[in-house]
Amino acid sequence: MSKVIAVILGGGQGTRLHPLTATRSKPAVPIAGKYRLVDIPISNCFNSGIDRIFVLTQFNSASLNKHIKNTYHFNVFSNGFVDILAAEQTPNNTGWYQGTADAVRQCLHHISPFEFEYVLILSGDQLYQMDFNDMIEKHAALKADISVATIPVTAKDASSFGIMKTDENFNITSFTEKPKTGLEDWTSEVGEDMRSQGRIFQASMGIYIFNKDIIYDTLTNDPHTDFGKEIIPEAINKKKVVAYQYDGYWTDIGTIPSFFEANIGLTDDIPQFNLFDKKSIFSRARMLPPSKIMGTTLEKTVISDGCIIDASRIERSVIGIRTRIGKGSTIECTYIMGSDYYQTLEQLEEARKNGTPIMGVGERCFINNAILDKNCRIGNDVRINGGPHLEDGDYEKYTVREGIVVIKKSAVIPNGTVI
Ligand code: ADQ
Ligand code: ADP
Repeated sequence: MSKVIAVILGGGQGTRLHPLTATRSKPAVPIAGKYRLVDIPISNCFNSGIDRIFVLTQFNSASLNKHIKNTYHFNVFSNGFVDILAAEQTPNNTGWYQGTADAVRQCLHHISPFEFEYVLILSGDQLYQMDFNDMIEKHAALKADISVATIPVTAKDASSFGIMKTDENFNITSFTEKPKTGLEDWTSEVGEDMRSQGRIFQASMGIYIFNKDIIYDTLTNDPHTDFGKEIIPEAINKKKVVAYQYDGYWTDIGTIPSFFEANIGLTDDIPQFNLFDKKSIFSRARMLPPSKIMGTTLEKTVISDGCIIDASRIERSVIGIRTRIGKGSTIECTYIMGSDYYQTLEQLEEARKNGTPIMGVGERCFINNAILDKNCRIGNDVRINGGPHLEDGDYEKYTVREGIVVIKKSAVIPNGTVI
């Protein structure tokens, strides 16, 4: 794998994940109680033996820098690195990356000093566990210029993805980005198992391998800015572009509803994304104490380190690091990201005296269908009941998207509030 350099597309302006991306870049969004989004593709790389990784992001947030710096250490005998490349102003361009391909193009000068044969391009907002070795071996065996990882999807999902057709040698013969009409012309032959689920369209997973000369050639000669919309559809007529068929669990987590579902899905009996796999998901080692739980009924709940929980009941929820939940509270179908630090006993006493909410969830609360960003302070007797009865909206302290209430980072929700 010393032949491979990975480039993770860490995100544009992250509007689809707003307000979680209001103060941090998308790769730094906390997921599954103790990880960050960027840990998923980075872990897939490490587990595939790839340790030279660039993370491209639209803006450079302190939390992303800190997370990468504190998490990914390499010893002096290793050539490994995880480097963040944020959009930068130069005399030739004004700032933002104009799209996925433009982001890679603007970073080529950082990549070119390294020795490599292949560039592996990954999305930063997908949940999956994939060994890239197999894809790279097939790419080499087929003598491909470009490989695109594909997964079978249903007609309902097909309009959100790049859809392609291939010949019997896996060559991509046609490609359309997010087709809105004429879907019937784009079905593919798939196995019986996939057909029975209606997954008869081959979708691009947004995961690409380019040979070294091909990435330079393509991005310097083709001025277009997006892989799915322009670069891949045009390359199939000029280069050998092949499909790598994948059929494991893979899901996009770039929107609030898909991000919510992916987190809550971790509480299933056998989650599709397996945190308890022998291949680790890497993240920051924080040396937190074990969680302490007092008199709480827990049903299908994932609890991270360092929590102090007095709640009455928690069901189908993911509870992030250092979360405090007070007596008599009920949490259902909720992702609480947790806190960045503990309040001292003196601060807690002071808050109690003043009647101001402490970090975490207070006493006798009811919270359902919600995401609580980090460092929230939910007072006592607060009721947050998300669901389809709520209309989408953006308010000072929270946002509603498709019935999910997202409490903004560090929001203080006073005692007795009802949402
Ligand atoms: P989308 O996911 O819709 O489709 P896009 O929004 O461009 O494509 O994002 C791809 C990845 O690049 C995401 O991780 C995103 O955050 C990141 N990204 C977007 N703009 C960026 C920028 N300016 N700088 C840095 N990172 C950026 C793509 C393909 C489809 C394919 C789906 C699979 O175009 O063909 O089916 O991925 O999810
Ligand atoms: P994580 O465990 O999520 O990686 P850190 O422990 O690194 O988070 O803390 C995240 C943020 O919280 C940092 O910006 C840090 O400076 C801030 N922080 C830590 N302790 C305190 C504190 N006592 N008061 C205010 N902010 C704090």
